[in-house]
Amino acid sequence: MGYKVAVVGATGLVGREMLRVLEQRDFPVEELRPLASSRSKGKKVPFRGAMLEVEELSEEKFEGLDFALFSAGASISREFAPKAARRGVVVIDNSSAFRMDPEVPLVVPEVNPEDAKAHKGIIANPNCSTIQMVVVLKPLMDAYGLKRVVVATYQSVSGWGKEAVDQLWEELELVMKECPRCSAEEIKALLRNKEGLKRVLAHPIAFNALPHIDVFGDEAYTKEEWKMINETRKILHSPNVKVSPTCVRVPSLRAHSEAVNVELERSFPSLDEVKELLSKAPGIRVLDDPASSVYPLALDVAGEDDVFVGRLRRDLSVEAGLNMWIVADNLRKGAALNAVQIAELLVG
Ligand code: L14
Repeated sequence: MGYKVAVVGATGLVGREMLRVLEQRDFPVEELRPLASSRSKGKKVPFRGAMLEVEELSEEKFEGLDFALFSAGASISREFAPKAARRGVVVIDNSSAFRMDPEVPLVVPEVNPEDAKAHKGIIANPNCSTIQMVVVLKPLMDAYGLKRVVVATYQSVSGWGKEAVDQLWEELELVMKECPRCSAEEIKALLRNKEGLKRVLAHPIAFNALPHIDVFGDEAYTKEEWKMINETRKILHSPNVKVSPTCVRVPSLRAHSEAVNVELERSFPSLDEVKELLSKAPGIRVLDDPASSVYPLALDVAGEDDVFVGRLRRDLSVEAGLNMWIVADNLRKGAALNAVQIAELLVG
């Protein structure tokens, strides 16, 4: 016996990772139903040694299911999540559609697991950059109080999806083919002027860093930056905590990195105490040995489940401040793993 589970957006990067996480964690799945748009009809996705045929998403496909994990974009969620919920399915939604809805819990299991219980059919999975940050902020907040967070993200192309990963590869291949070991100016000319080069991000991403994730919104902040402000407050139940983000896309494939500066209410006695506190907190691994060049790196954290933190040091410019470097796999803890962990809260 087990649960009947749909994955909506099963052919996407996050959808495929959801299947992998369900399998790896031995989630009690009795039946798995991969759903996607008509474009993916007939495709197959691997689950527990079998290849499952992807079915076209429609309202009727939710009949008789227990869980539906959505990762097919906000408009699909807006249309189908309420319909699934009305049929008694518990929806765990990875899109931004319902995250700030006061009726919808926004859950990171290490931080606010109790919120999940109050759901009315839909639970939202937070934004990837927010998840990895709040996992670390929570124990700091509980111990020392939280005043203000200043964060700059270094986000991988996989956060956008397959096409952005393809864009990075195509740009790198083009450079290697037509202009290997070129100067920055020559690469600029090549990547800016080449016709037929597919581009889903606003600019070339190879050899670059783009301060632009999601679309621009109020006050000249991007929506990704607004998500970090609003979702952090909601998850931590701290409507007054100040969050000042800058979100940047970098040419890493997988795992987001973040430079995080925290101003606390009360000072911490020593860095050792902070390291001890974070090492004991759920879902966190401290990796911090600067003398040996040891700190978390996107390349190493890709494929891992934990949130990694290093470069811990006092902010010498304020009374009670801490600087750190936080890295997590955006497709796992930032998306698929967190979603499955939410489901585990409800079956446990
Ligand atoms: O979950 O990296 O709101 O482009 C939307 C876009 C997360 C990341 C979300 C990206 C995101 C993202």
